[in-house]
Amino acid sequence: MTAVMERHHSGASGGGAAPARRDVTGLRVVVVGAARSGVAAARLLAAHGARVIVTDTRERLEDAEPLRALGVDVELGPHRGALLAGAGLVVLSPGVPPRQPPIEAARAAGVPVVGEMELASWWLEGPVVAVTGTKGKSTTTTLIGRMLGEAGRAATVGGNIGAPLSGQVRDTGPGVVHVVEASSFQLEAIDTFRPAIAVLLNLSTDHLDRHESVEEYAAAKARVFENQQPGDHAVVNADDPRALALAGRTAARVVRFALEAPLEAGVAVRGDTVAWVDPGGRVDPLVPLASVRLRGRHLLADVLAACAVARLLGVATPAMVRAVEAFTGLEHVLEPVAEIAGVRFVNDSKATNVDAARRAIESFPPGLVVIMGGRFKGGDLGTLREPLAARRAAVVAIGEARALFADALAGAARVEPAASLDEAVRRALALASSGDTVLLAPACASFDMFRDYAERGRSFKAEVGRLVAEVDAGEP
Ligand code: UMA
Repeated sequence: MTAVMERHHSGASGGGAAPARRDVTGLRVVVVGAARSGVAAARLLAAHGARVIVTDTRERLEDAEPLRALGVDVELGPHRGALLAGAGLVVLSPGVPPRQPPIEAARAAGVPVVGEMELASWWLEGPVVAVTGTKGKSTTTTLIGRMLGEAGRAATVGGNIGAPLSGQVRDTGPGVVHVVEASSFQLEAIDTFRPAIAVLLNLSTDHLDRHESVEEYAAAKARVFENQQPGDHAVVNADDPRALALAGRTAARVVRFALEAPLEAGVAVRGDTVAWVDPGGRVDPLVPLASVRLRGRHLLADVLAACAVARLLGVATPAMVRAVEAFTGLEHVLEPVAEIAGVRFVNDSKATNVDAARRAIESFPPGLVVIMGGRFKGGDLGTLREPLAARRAAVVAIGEARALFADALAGAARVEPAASLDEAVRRALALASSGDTVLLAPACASFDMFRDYAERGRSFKAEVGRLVAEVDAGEP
């Protein structure tokens, strides 16, 4: 961080010494990528007096004029190594691969290169709760935010969930809790980012289209613990050996949660209640299981994690219960869509990797048609065979990975290809009987057919909606 001056110490981001605020006044900062994160970072930097240049490989940018009005220069087209190497600081958007030649040129020239989440953290005054893991981040992040809201606590909720942390700096204050969903892309570009509470939900194979190996992906996730100090906390899923092993790297106090593993202390289910168990064995009931409206063991595990965080933040149990009771889940996460002729349609478009799809499948009884496929990101499709066979499931395969699914699942499930998601929805209904469920759980990224998982989920719901209308109109 040679080029960036440390000015003074801010309020706590946890126990112990707080991170230094940075002085970027007059500093020439190049922001790479100009979508949500890049634009928010450019605005934040401009507000702190930096001389900002945004570079984006796109040819056209709708946000260019508002940025220019703030004094931000915008350069479109290929990133220029000379531009980045001549900067005092380079800030990367999460979606920008960090090992491309112009960025390497900046590093070689000694220019600090950090991610947008790291940048934003320089100005946060309240404690940071960072939620990471392969799956369940958005559910857990949202639920923690709701619990804080129910308790009347000042909090922001953002990060990978869709609202860049840079946009939340204006709401900071010593008592404001910043709940941040942190992706591996964001974590691999941190420097001093230090959560007072770091949550690691689970770890399965994902993003091998960007990370070179599972080890590299896990190492990026583990960076959430890197700057923690003994006064901080790490909330870790004791049912996931890989997550637990990574938590060995934190200097913080580890708080475990588990649905399966026996726990001497931490958050677990005791009787019919999610409970906090003291190291001395005292059991403190938090949230009755009957209050949980989410389907699936994996989402219940997310509730446990949220309860652990809320408890560490001093949220009273009635506020936790109210938040859990009111939470019916996120869009695109096991989201009930409609029922047609006794067949339920469920949208789990956020199941973008193999493990998440397996968990989704395991959330349903026999009688299942699963729509899968898209752009494969790695992972073992063989792990889907047993849960599919046990549910006498059929699969409708879409996208680039269609043939891959047909090969990997042959003999375990009937697999039919479909040329589009719309066609897959109709084929799935034809394969289903009354009482069955049609589940969109792709196990893949969406980028071969859609802008993102959200567009894929909306497209699924739209086609189901058209089918409902046809049935209502008496069409076949
Ligand atoms: N670009 C370049 N150069 C490159 C690559 C991209 O200039 O080499 C430009 C593109 O032209 C585009 C911009 O960079 O204009 C895109 O940047 P981005 O992909 O970082 O998009 P944002 O809108 O800023 O969204 C990012 C996160 N995107 C990714 O991690 C890919 C969003 O997570 C996040 O919600 C948002 O910041 C706010 O924090 C999305 C995601 O898919 C939901 N995340 C992955 C996941 O959840 O699996 C990690």
